[in-house]
Amino acid sequence: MLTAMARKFGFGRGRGEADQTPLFRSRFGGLWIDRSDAHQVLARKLRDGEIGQALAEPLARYISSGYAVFKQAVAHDVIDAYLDFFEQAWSAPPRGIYAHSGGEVHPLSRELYHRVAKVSDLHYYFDRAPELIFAPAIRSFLEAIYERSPVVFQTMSMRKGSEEPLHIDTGPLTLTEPMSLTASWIALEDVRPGAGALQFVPGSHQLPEVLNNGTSKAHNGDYGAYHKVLQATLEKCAAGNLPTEHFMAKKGDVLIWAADLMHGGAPIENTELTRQSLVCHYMPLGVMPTFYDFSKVNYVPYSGGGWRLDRIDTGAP
Ligand SMILES: O=C(O)CCC(=O)C(=O)O
Repeated sequence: MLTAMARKFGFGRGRGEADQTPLFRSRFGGLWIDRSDAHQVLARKLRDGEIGQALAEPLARYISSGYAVFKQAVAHDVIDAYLDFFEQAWSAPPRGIYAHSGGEVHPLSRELYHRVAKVSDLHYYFDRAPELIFAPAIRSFLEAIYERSPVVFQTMSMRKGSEEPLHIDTGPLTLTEPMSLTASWIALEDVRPGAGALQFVPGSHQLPEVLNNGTSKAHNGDYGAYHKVLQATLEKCAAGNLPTEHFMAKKGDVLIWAADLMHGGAPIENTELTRQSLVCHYMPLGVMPTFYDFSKVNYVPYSGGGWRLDRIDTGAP
């Protein structure tokens, strides 16, 4: 007889003692949704009432395909307030805010307004940020996959599409638990054809793992090694006939993707079009980013639930 504890944590006979399939695809382990028996764990969690039925379909899709979609998950009034704030930030950038554009990092400025640019970490200055970052559907999904409180460790706001080639975030955004990385993509307006939609390859998160220099999920600044990882993964996508999909979202829709899912921004065909969006990167409480010196960084709770880091210099006394 298995004890309740053994069943809950998946020890013992649940998986079949003769089952030789590795429990995790990644050498670095993962969350329960990354386990080879994740669908059985999901069924057990649903049966025990640990997870509500509303999350059954998104979690099953996330396990199989590496993404989940929540339509109208973010209220339009907070999006409108954020867009006003974002618009002002180009002319009056808050302290310590940078944009990635053309392969370089620049202090945010109006000169970048019409360029393809990703603006980092504006959430630190927007007082309603948790209503976006931890909108109820996002927070409950993250709590379900993490079994811990979620922490937002970075955000990127975009006026236009990113045109980023398909890539995996675990190369640049490294964590003490690499496979716990999760991202949400929040549509701040309807995505129009030609604007360069978010694109992604369902199922690519489960392809055999390719590591930087054969050992590391982090590229550690070795872009040659990272390029090889992405090329090898693209070849596996092609060999597996995995099609690339586009997220033609409506304002307020959200897509959440898993650590190793291939994703990027489609080419922009109409440069007049904006594609305003917010990407948030998360980890569970107790994990830390390792792509910078995190020795002095601490967790700060949001009053409604969820956490952020105190990394940015807000200039506050
Ligand atoms: O929004 C996009 O176009 C892609 C964003 C992206 O690739 C990322 O956040 O890693």
